[in-house]
Amino acid sequence: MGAVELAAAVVSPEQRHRPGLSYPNPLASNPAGGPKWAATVTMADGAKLQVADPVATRVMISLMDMNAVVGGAACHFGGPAALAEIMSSIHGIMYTRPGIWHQHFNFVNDAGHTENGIYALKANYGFAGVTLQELKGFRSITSKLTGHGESHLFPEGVMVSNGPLGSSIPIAQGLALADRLADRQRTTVCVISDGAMMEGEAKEAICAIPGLAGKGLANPFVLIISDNNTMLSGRIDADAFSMEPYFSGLANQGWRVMRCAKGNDLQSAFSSVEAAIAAAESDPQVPVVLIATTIKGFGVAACVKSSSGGHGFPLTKPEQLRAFVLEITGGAALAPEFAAWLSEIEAAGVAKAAKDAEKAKTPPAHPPAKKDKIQGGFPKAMITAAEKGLPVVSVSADLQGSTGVAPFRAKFPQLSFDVGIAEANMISTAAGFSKQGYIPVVDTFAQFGATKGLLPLCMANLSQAPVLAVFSHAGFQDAADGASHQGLQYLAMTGSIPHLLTYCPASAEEAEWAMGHAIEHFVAERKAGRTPETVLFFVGRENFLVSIANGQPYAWGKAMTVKDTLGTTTKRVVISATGPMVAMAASAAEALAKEGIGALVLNNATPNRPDVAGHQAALATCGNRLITVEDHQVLGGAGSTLVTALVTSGTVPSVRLLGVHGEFGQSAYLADQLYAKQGIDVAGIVAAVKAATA
Ligand SMILES: Cc1ncc(C[n+]2csc(CCOP(=O)(O)OP(=O)(O)O)c2C)c(N)n1
Ligand SMILES: [Mg+2]
Repeated sequence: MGAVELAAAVVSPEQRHRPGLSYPNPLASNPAGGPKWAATVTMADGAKLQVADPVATRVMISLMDMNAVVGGAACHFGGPAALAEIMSSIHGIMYTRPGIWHQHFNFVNDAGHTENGIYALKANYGFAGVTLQELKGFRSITSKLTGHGESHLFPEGVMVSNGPLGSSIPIAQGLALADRLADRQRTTVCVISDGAMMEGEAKEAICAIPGLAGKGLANPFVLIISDNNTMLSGRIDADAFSMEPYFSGLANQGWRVMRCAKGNDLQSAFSSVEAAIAAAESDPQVPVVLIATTIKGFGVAACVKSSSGGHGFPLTKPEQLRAFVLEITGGAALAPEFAAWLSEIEAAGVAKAAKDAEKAKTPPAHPPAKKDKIQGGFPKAMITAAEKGLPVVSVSADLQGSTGVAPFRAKFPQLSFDVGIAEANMISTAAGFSKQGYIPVVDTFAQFGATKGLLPLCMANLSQAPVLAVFSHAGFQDAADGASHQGLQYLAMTGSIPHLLTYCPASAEEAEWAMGHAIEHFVAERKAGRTPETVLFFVGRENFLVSIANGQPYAWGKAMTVKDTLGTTTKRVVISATGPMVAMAASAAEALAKEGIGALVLNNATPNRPDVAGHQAALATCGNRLITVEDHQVLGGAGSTLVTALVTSGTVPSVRLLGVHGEFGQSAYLADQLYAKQGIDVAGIVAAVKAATA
């Protein structure tokens, strides 16, 4: 049937606007006073204004990062350091407008990894009740100051959640359109960094905002880009390609382009931000983009020099901190509150070192099992294959250092491509390579691969152009980065795509074996004239046992029994575990054995195609009692897929599914803390088994 075309109704001027539903705005109102640690700028009208001192911001970032690093979390420094002057300027302007700031402004930070700089600003103003004491808990499980900004935990301070680069600017676009429809006088200010501008979502908004604004459909819009030519892996132009042609072309796309050559000079930054807001407000039909040249890692020479601009906080030990913060202040004495905080961190460091030294005097009775980053196995298998002459190529999106494939890229630069921070583009590019006879391996975090990569994965398979993927930091394994980074639904999202296998290895050894097998199988299928399958490897990031196999051979598609404590027990259970939960389940089985409960622990490594026969055989010896455990939503996860497969094969187990029950995650220093909270740690598994066997 053809589409029915209806003429648009003629809208009378009084019908042009319509307010949205009214609901309480959770955002905190203006801070009571100015910033405690202040610097003075001159406004366009010549008046002086006290804004947050960007040096104090950098000092606070360093101190709060150190607290988090000591707790076990990774943190960011270079990005927020680059944005300190810009953020001080924006907040100074927003808080100075007469009335309540959020009636005049929507503030959206797309650069979620720089949110700690905004937490520092909030503490400086005492905004939304944030104190220095709260900064000390940054990224911990008890804090609302999560790794990236999270509206679900900190609604009074964060309007739009962030973290996935390029995902917040389109929401900012919606805010500006809604304000126009409601006929409100409000300006939207959105901050983004240059690497994030490579994302498809950002590009879509970049194209639509001036187009819609030009038709009178948007309120004033100011986009501020932190242009430092640096992303996570290194310099943007060297590692991927220059963004300058794209930035210069923004004028042709309908943006009023303004530049700030000295984004880390407070007065320059302030005047530029002030002028950008004034320009947008004077002509809402033309959105303004302020391209501010910033220096990533500004304030610390070693960070500025390093290829990533000090992306991650570079210090690991409290004793390194004093020199770092004194470099930031240019040698000037710290404010008493910061000096006290620094001394507190140093004293805790000394106390911990003494405790560790004492502990080292009595070596443990059993040396701890060897652990390693699980990702290490993938590049080994890729290198082995490439050395054999197989056409393996690596297509990355700036996370190769974190996902573990970097060693392959260092060894075979000619076989390695970086499409920029653009996961959808990465997977589709790989599909192109696949179609031309290559064996492409893509890599990113599980959350971004499964979300941004979903349609590209469908289209790759539909084009008979399969890819191999290393999707790391899966589930709560990306603990400190928080909810936006914690892919807790990746199996549900990807597992039903035809001709695609999801594979969750439980050790570095298994990762190497499985990637090697996947490559060899890919080759064999092409040789046989068949289309290989896409294989998505989902792995964690924290340390894993080097091996869980105890010498058993691996077999593709078979659920290995990694622990058998049945002995002569009468109370028995099968624990089917996935990924990082396998080692956890094995420990639980040991604990249960001491209480006379036997278990078979199965490594359910292929969740969307579970080993039904293997599970049936195990269940037959365990009274059909099944516990499944996964670092994933229960809905559509490994457990529910397994149970469906068992039931449709005639086995109806009595089952408990352990996993996440329909909630987002949150930051914590370590995944173990989140496992405990969700009841999927060793204690949680033990409790579930006891309840099942009671
Ligand atoms: C969608 C998405 N992909 C990847 C990441 C991981 N990541 C965090 S920061 C970063 C580099 C960001 O570079 P840029 O946007 O230029 O920020 P800057 O280096 O200027 O702080 C990457 C790749 C992410 N947060 N979101
Ligand atoms: Mg950058």
